[in-house]
Amino acid sequence: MTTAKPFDRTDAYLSLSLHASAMKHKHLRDLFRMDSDRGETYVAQGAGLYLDYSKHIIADNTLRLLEQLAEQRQLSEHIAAMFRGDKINSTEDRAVLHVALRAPRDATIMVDGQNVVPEVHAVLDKMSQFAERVRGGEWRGHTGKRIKNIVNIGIGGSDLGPVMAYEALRPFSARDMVFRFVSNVDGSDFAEAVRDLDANETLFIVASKTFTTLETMANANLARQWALATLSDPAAIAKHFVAVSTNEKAVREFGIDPANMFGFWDWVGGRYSMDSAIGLSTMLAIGPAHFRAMLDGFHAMDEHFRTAPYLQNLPVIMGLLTVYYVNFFEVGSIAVLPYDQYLKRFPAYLQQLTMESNGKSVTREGERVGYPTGPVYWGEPGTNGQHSFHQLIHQGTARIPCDFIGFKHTHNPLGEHHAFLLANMLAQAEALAFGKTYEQLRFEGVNEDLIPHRLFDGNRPSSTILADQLTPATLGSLIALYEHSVFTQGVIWGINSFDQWGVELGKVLAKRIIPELQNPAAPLRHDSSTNALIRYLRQA
Ligand code: G6Q
Repeated sequence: MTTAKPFDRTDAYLSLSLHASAMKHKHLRDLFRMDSDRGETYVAQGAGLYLDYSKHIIADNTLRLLEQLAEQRQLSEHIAAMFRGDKINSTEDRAVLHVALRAPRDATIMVDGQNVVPEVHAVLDKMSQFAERVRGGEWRGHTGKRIKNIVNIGIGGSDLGPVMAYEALRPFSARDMVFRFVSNVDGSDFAEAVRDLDANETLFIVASKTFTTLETMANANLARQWALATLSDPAAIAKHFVAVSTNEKAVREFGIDPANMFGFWDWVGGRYSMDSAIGLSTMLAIGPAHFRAMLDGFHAMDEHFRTAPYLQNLPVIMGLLTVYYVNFFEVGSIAVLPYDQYLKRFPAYLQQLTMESNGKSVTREGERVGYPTGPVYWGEPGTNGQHSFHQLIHQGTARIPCDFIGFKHTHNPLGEHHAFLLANMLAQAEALAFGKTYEQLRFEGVNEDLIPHRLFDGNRPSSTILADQLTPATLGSLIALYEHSVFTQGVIWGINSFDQWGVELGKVLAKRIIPELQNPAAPLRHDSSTNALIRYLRQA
C-alpha cells in the first residue's frame, strides 16, 4: 500500500472543511423542501438492513467529498488488508480477523501461511456438539442432575457481547434454562447471580481470552468454592466448569480439563469476539442452528462491506458521516436508540466496541493527532429514553446525531404496542430534524413568553436503521454494521482501532493498591489525594 496523506492534509479534508462551514447554515427543513425525493434517495440497503440517512445535514456534494476522502485515505485497500489477514493491529503485531469467525466452511483466509477457516469450523463444531449435549440433557452434572443454569464468567469483551446477544435473542432461547452473567469484581455481582441456583444443576463458563484477567479469575475461584461447597468432590469441577480461552496452560492449571476448553486465536480482539467461542453461552441459549444463522448475518454484512461501492455501503456511509460530524461539526457524542426492548444491552455493547476501538490520540505511526477522533457512543432503548434524556437531544446546546433502530415485526404482538413503539421512533426522528418554528407556535396561540421555551430548532441529524425482525441473522448484520463503521472511522483517522493500551495503567496501579488496602501498616507513596482515600477506606 502506498502511503496516503494524513487525514487532515488530504485535499478532501480541506474541501470538506470549507463545505461544512457552508452546510452549517443549511437547515434540514430547506434540504427536504428543495428535494422532495430526499427520503428515498439517501437510503442504502444491505445484509437485510435498510438505512435512511436523509436526515443528515448533507447534500450530493457532501457525499462526493466523503467518497473522495475515503479514496484518499485508501479505505478499500485497508478493507482488503483486513480481510486478507495482514497484521493491521501493528502495535500488537496481529492480524484482525473477526471476519474469519463467520466465513463459510469452504473459504480460505491465511494467517502466517495457514488457512484459519478449518480451525474456526472445528471449534464451532465442538461448541455445537457440547451445546446439543447440554441442551438435550445428555451432559449431566456430577450428581447426575440435568444442567439447567449457565453462568458465564467474563468481563469486557468476554461479557458484553454474550450478555447483549442473550438479551437480544431471548425469543430464540431455551426458556427452560437460566442464563446469568458475572463480570464485576464486586462480590455482589457473583452473589446475586448464584443466590437462587442449585450447584448440582449449574454449569460455569469461564470466558477469558488470556485467562489471567483479575476480575474473571477472582470470580472463577469464587465459583469453584461455591460449587464445591455443595458438590464437595473436586472431580465435580470437570462436569460444572468449561473454559473459553486462548491460554490452554492456564486453563489446565485452574483445573479445567482442556477437553472442555473452547479455543480461539490472538487475531480475535476481545470486543470483536462474541461470535467466536466467547459466544458459547449464546449458543447454549439459542442452539447451534440459530447461532450459525447469526454468523450468516455477520457474514452477509462482511460481504456487503467488502464489495459494495462506498456510497451504497452501509458501514462506510455510517462511518463517513461520523467523521463528518466529529471533525467538521464539533460533534462529541452519538446516541444509539434501539426501539426494541430486546436490544436493551446493545448500547452498552457498542460503548466498548466503538470507544475502546477509536478512543485513540496517536496515529498508527505514533504521531499525535491534531483532530478529534472517536466520539462517545451511548443510548437506551426507546421509548424509555424519550422520558429522560431526549430533552437534551431536542433542545440542549450539543448536537448529538442519533441512530434509531426499529423492526417491522415484533416478537410480541400485543395490543397496539408495536404501532405505538414505531410511531414514537419515527416521530422522534421527525421532531429532531424539523423541530417547531416560532410561526407554528404563534399560530397555535402559544403565549409569547413561552415561545422561546417551546421552540424546537430542529436540524438535529439522525439515521434510521430498519429490518424485518430482530432475528439471529439480523443481530449479526447489525453488529457487523457497527464493527465496520468503527473500522471505517479508524482508517480515515489513521489510528489503530484494534489495540487498547489505555486500559493498562489502571490495572497496574490497582495491583499496587490491593496490598495497601489490605495491610493498614503498608506505607503509602501516592499523591496526597490517593493516600487520603486509601486511609479512609482502610478504616472500613
Ligand atoms: C477487548 C478488551 C477487553 C477484554 C477484557 C477481558 O477488546 O481487550 O475488554 O475483552 O479485558 O479479557 P480476557 O478475555 O482476556 O479476560
